[in-house]
Amino acid sequence: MIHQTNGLGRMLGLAIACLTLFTLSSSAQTTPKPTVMKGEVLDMACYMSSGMHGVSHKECAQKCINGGSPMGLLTSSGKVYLLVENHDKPSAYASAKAHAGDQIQVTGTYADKGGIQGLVVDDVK
Ligand SMILES: [Cu+2]
Repeated sequence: MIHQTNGLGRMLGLAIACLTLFTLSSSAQTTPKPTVMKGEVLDMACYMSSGMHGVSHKECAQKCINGGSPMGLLTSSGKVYLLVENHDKPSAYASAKAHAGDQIQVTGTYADKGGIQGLVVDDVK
C-alpha cells in the first residue's frame, strides 16, 4: 500500500512537471511579449538614401509615406526598426502614417527576419 502511494505520487509529480514544462514552452512560442518603443516616425526612402529626418524633413516625410514609402522608427539610441502593419489592426499602422516626423510610442511585436529588425504595429500613442 505504501509502495503504491509512493509510485502514484511520483507519477503525479512527473505529470505536473511535464505539464509545467509544456505550458512554459508553448506560451513562449505562441504569445510573444508585446514590445513598447519610442521614437521618430521615419520615411525610410529619404532616411536610407540620405539620412534625412527630423522636424526639417517632416513635410517631405509625410509626402513620401503617403506615397508609399516604408516607415521606420528611429529610437533615441539611434537604432531603426521597420514598422509594418498588423493586418488584424490596420488602424494602428494608419495612425503611425499620420505622424511622419513625429515622436510616437509604438506597442507591437518585435520581429527579426533576414537581418531586418522590425515591429508589427499593434498600437500607437
Ligand atoms: Cu522624404
